[in-house]
Amino acid sequence: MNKYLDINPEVAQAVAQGKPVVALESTIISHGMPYPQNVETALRVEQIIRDNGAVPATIAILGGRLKAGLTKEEIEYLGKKGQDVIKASRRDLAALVAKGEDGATTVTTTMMIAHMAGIPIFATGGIGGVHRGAETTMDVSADLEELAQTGVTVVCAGAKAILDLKLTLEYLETHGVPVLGYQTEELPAFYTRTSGLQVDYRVDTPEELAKIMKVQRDLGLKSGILVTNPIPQEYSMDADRINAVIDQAIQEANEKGIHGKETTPFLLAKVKEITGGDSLDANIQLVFNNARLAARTAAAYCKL
Ligand code: PSU
Ligand code: MN
Repeated sequence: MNKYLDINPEVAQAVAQGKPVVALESTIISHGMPYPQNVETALRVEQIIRDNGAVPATIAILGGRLKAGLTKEEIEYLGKKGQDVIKASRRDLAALVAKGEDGATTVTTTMMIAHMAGIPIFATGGIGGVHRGAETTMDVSADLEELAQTGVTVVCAGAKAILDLKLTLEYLETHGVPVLGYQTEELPAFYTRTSGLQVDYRVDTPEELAKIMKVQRDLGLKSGILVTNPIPQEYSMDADRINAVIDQAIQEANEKGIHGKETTPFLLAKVKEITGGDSLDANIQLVFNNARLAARTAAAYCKL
């Protein structure tokens, strides 16, 4: 085992016994939602995973230790610190560990630490991708690169239209990452169930997903799998409304010269601010939905 990694005893036992475990990220707690909804959501997500037959492992970096599985107190600590915690991507890992600092893990670093801990599946809200205007800014999320090289299945609700979804799919295709639609042929766009773009394959049951994960591993393919699970109909937002909000948020980011790792948190916060909290409710519900699917898939995977 990696000497910088601490696996929580319950998680370690489940992994050793071949029982289902689902990893969860912590940037969604620190940077993705305000306190106290972030902590309430994180704890509720863990409970949903348990209710669906798996052990939750929320991932973060605390005092320079890579943590797979957090206590309630640790989740509360990260949630309260919010944006003061460093948003940790692949390039941050060595420095944060060496300095003994805290870091909230993005999709990228959650995949890395889940993989080190032997956890094959991870549930989140949305992934990073190719930003609009990337042809001049070169802003492509490290999440896509990680999906290309780390064999963890990521269950998400697609990606927000703060990104160029078409280019994001092109990138994933180039890097050999399968994009699966859960009970849909269309790529969901986080707040909405549709985007006008096609996924690679439609999958209708957790068992089918688990089988693809197994064959991917058996074939020795090193890349991850992206499962896109549309937001439940009753919580989905009006596409025209949310897209107008996103356009406004992007315009503000450009005017303020926001760039680098600040871009995504800035856009997420702006969207929340402009919609007056409606988007936060949608965000919370889609994370619950993804946690359910990931737990059921993890359970089916363990039976194969
Ligand atoms: N998209 C969301 N919510 C989030 C994130 C993205 O809808 O919370 C977070 C995730 O942690 C993701 C990260 O891995 O932002 C991507 O950041 P960037 O675009 O800087 O790579
Ligand atoms: Mn970026």
